[in-house]
Amino acid sequence: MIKACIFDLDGVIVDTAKYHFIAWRRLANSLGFDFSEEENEKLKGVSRIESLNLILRWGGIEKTEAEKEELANLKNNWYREYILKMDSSEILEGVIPFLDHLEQQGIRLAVGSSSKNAGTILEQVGLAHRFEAIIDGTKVSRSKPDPQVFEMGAEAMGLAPRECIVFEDAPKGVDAALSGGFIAVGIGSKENLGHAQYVLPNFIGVSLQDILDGIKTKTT
Ligand code: B16
Ligand code: MG
Repeated sequence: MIKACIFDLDGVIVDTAKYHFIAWRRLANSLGFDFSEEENEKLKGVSRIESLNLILRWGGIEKTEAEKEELANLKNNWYREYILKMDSSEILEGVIPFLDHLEQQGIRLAVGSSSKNAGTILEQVGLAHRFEAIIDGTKVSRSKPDPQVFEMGAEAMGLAPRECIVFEDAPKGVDAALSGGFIAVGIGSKENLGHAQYVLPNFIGVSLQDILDGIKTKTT
C-alpha cells in the first residue's frame, strides 16, 4: 500500500543540472581545462565534493583538501547566482498537476535531495510548502547511492520504505532507493534508468494508477 512519494529535486522537480554544469565548467575553465556534457551526466545526484573530485580527476589536477573546499565554495557561489534568479516558471512540466493529483489521493509528499541548496531552490520556485519533509544535503552524512536521504524522508513521515515511491533522475539515486527497499521510479530514459521498477520520461498526464500498473507489469 503506497502512502507517500519522495521526490529527488534536481532533474525531477526542476532542471538545475544546467546551472550546475555552467558553474562547474566555469571552475574547470578557470583551472585550464574543460569537460563534456556527457561527463556532466556522471555528476547527477552526486554530492558537491564528490563532483569536484571527479572533475579534478578529469582535468588531471591535484589539490589539497583546503584548496578543494575553496574551489567548491567558489563554484557554489556561482551556482547560487543562478538559482537565486529562479521562479515558478522553472518547475518541470507536469509536476504541479501530479503533486495536486497525489494530494487528492491522500498521498503524502517529501523531497530527498543530495543538494545543500534544496531548501533555497524550493523556496525560490514556491514549492517548499507542498512537502511535509524536506531531506537534503545539509541533513545527510552519506550520499547517494547510500539510501540515507530517502530513509530519513520515510522516517520523518513515520513510514516504512515499502510504503513510499521514490522518483529519481540519476542512476545512483535509483540505486539508493532500491537498496533502501523503496519502490524506485526513474524520470528520464530507460537506457539510463532501466534498473528502476518503472521509468517515465516526465510527469505530464501521469496518474498514480498508471505508475502502480507499470510497476506490476514489470514485476509480474
Ligand atoms: P549542491 P539532487 C544533486 O541534487 C545534483 O544532482 C548534483 O549534481 C549536485 O552535485 C548535488 O545535488 C549537490 O548539490 O552543490 O547544491 O549541494 O539530484 O540529489 O536533487
Ligand atoms: Mg537528481
